[in-house]
Amino acid sequence: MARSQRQPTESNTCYRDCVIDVNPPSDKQPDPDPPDLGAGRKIIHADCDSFFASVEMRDDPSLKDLPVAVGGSPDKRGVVATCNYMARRYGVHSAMPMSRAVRLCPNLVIVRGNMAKYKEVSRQISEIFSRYTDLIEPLSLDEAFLDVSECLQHNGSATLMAQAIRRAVREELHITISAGIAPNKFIAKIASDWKKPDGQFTVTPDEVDGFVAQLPVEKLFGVGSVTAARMHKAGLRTCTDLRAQSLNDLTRSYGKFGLRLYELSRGIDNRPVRPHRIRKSVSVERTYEKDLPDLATCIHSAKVLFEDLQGRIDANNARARIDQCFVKVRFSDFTTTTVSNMGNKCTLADFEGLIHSGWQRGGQPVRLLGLGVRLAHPDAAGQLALFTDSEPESESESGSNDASS
Ligand code: TTP
Ligand code: MG
Ligand code: MG
Repeated sequence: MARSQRQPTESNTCYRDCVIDVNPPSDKQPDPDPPDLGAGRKIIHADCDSFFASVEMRDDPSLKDLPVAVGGSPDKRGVVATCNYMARRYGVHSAMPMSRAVRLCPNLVIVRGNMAKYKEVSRQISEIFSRYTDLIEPLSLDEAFLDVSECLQHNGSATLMAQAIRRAVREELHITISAGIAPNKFIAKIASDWKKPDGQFTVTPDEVDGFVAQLPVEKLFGVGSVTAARMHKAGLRTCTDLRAQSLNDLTRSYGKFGLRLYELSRGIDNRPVRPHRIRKSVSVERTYEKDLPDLATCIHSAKVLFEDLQGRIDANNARARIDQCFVKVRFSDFTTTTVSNMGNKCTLADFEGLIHSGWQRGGQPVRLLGLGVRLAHPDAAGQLALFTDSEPESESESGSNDASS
């Protein structure tokens, strides 16, 4: 079948606005002072299968038996946000240029994506989670940690709760979600990947030691390709290899991260499930295929971004908290400037004024424009009712579309 380019259903949404932070800060940094959470916790990590693509397949049954990718156009430097499992068999994967995906899989059906719809499904999934616990830490639109240690349903069995959650998602929302069940976040997250798609895997406290021993080092939070390559060079390939290193050795080689490696390689992860994070800003940005040549074009282009930003502000229910607007301008030589303005109105005219000031700082063609608002901390008026004992983690949303039109 011929490849087809489906039309976007959400106007003005640049494709890479769909790219979301799948590794938020909470997973990158150890807690400064983690409480002693003991070994008796029951954590579920749930993550939808090929999320954006599954939603599109659900809504258009003609896609069911076809390789599908959600993302930008191959001829406009678009990239793959995700693809279904059939497309993965051709080697297509997230973040790959769409042009390459199409070369690998000539029958690929490309769907542009609809962020508003994914957010709504995400909200529905959260509602299902909330039938079991309030201790839910969303990591991205399609995944979350749930602390079900105190839940009494299913005789307290986290494995059965995960099964019930997955059944509810399948029956009510018509997409599939996989789950990992373990005594901590680190292992639950790895376990949710173990039986994907549409599967679940439990690591009991007794099994933690054996499960972690065989894990390759790159499975550990914080071990990216550079650190992994360094470890491989030093002959460290699995957690068993890491365990043979003393804490001193590890801190000498990896600094503060050494302690984390020491613990993770033994299956120790005391990070609590943090239910509420406070968003500090909402923004959209766009890198243009061709640089915007002058100030007038920048001002003109701001209109589309402005409308997109309004949608995001509403989606995050953030209008009442706006206290600053800002503009980011990246010039053709990659120098970048940000200009901001206090005030809670943030009209198009405000942004145009900021673009004017920002543009004058460089006076050259512009490759990227971003518009955003900074948000005040929710005040004592009750918006913080859910927020209890820990410091809020900041979260900002920045949609970028570096590679697309
Ligand atoms: P993931 O959960 O990482 O991936 P997935 O749900 O598509 O597939 P899997 O079955 O392996 O979990 O990401 C969730 C969504 O986030 C994904 O559907 C699209 C979006 N996303 C991007 O836009 N860009 C990216 O680079 C990645 C990894 C995801
Ligand atoms: Mg997923
Ligand atoms: Mg995910």
